[in-house]
Amino acid sequence: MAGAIRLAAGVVEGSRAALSRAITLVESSLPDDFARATELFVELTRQQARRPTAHALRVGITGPPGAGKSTFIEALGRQLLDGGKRLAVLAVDPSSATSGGSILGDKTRMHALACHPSAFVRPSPSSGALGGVALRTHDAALLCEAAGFDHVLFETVGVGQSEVEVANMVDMTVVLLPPGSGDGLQAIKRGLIEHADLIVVTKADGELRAPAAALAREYATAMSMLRRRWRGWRTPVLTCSSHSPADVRAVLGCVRDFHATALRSGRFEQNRSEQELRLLFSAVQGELAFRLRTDARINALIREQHRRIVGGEVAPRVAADCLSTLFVERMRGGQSAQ
Ligand SMILES: Nc1nc2c(ncn2[C@@H]2O[C@H](COP(=O)(O)OP(=O)(O)OP(=O)(O)O)[C@@H](O)[C@H]2O)c(=O)[nH]1
Ligand SMILES: [Mg+2]
Repeated sequence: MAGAIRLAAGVVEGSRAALSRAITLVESSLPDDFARATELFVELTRQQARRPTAHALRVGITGPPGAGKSTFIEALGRQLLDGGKRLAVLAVDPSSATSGGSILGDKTRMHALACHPSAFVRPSPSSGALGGVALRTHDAALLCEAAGFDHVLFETVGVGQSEVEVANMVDMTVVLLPPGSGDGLQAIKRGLIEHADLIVVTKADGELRAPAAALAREYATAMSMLRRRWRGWRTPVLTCSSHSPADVRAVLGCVRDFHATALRSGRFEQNRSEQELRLLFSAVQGELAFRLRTDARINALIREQHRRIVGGEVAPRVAADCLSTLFVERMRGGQSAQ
């Protein structure tokens, strides 16, 4: 527990080394670390009660591989930092099946941010944590907030389901799409933009300026036919060259506009509350499943039922029902005993 107290204090004081260690802890798949991460959050909540921290704006930046996400985050990040903001950038790889190799390349790409005293860049996500990607990403965002960062950006490679996962973890989803890939409105087919609060067609400079503008028009038309994300917000479509400060400023303006609109309408709070409920359910499921797998007594019960199934004494569904009923009854018993 002493370790948790020190680590929590380091995070709240804004120590990057402590923040890094804390994120490593919540990303770890070792059972001991899982327990230590839980202790850390108990302690963090206690310390924050004395020094409350404001919520950061969490923005998911997603898009196909090579869309220009890291370059854009670097440009946007620099403007946020120039405006006196404190920024954390976290890479998320929801589909742990993908290599994450491209994200590792960002260490060099986000160099200017990584060196800035008001920025924190965490380029390589780990996979396979016990609580699942949603929990560990949420934990990482909470840690960044506790460390005083007011903007948390998540870079995620858009490969199918990942957008949905990311949209479930952030306040705003920005989808970046590159021009000139020759696949036109592919992103619609792949469901990439259903969760977009803002669409940005990237690399709108040089030879790609005209194709980017054409693609943005196509998306704007398509979006006008899609159902609104929520009343009061129609997903805008912008073009942007990350090399043009004016373009990046326009995107930042749109992000601010979204934030203000979401706060004003109550959508912001509602979205977070829904996310936290989903998170709670999935975290409890994950933890119960883990305990079922690792508890010796429960394992013995499961093996006993397994023997009965193999021996033809009982059908699997009947054994499962019997075990589940037993667990629930024990839980209730434990409750009344307290
Ligand atoms: N011309 C031009 N090139 C850009 C722009 N933004 C990014 N690029 C180039 O596009 C390539 C991919 O950029 P990244 O920022 O690494 O893209 P990414 O989406 O982070 O890529 P992954 O993380 O690998 O999925 C690089 O060669 C960049 O230099 C831009 O605004 N204009
Ligand atoms: Mg990248």
